Amino acid sequence: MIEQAKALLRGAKRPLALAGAGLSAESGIPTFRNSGGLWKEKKAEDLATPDGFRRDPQMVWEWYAHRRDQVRECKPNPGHTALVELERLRPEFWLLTQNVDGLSRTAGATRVLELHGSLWVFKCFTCPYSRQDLQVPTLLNNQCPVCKTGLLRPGVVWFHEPLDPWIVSRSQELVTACDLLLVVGTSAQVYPAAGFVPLAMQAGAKIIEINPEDTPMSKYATLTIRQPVGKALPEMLAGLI
Ligand code: BJW
Ligand code: ZN
Repeated sequence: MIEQAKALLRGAKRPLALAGAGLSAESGIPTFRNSGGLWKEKKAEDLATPDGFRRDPQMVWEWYAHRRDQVRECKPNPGHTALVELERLRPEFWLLTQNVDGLSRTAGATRVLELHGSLWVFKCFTCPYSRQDLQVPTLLNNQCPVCKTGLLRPGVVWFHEPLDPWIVSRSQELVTACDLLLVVGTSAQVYPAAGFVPLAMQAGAKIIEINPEDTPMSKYATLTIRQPVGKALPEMLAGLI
């Protein structure tokens, strides 16, 4: 499998990766839908929707403060580093990540689009104010410095919220132009990201899925590698020039 994946990667001029929580799992960050995953213990409707924030902004704010604390304890893993190496080797490579932890950037990725925002951004719930800051305030008594009425909230994309339209349209361009899509550590259940897999397939790209588990998108894969990404990706890249 790895040898076949290597051959596909060697022949690809415009590889693209779509990543999910499994990419950061080996750094110690919990996924959402595996056993022990965040949505197994907590309700997404309470913590990751605008209605949940309206009902109990303090609880949501505290949960995200906890998530940031968790990420501060973690380092990028060999999966993140391999994708940075691929960026170095292939000038047209881009990473589309659903992860909000910023670990790909910490690892050195620059051609990366964060589809679901970032834990290290906070923005106003009411007006367009948004700010990137590693020292995100941890108390909810922070009101928006611009409109003075809105509450600050994490700069992530919750369910029922649109993704940044520029990021979506740039991603769609990259997906339809790529010749190889690596689908890495995502359960491929959340849209619009999951829809990028059939879109790439229809546009003629080969697809390699790297995930120990089957997903609804496995059926589109040219090759499935049922291994952890931190093992499979570095092996695929070994000797690639
Ligand atoms: C490993 C591994 C290892 C483990 N190596 N692998 C079309 C159809 C149906 C529904 C919809 C649709 N279009 C929109 C929807 C609704 C909804 C949606 O998709 N719902 C589905 C659940 C059905 N989508 C939305 O609401 C989106 N918004 C939208 O479409 O807006 C439209 C709109 C337009 C105009 C006005 C208003 C609205 C927004 C989605 C936002 C998702 N947000 C979250 C939270 C982010 C903040 C936070 O982190 O708290 O994003 S939810 C959560 O899921 C998070 C993730 O990025 C996302 C995806 O999860 P991911 O990354 O795949 O993680 P897991 O845990 O599911 O999977 C991990 C995988 O890794 C597993 O497969 C493991 O096996 C594997 N793994 N270890 C490799 N070592
Ligand atoms: Zn505001």
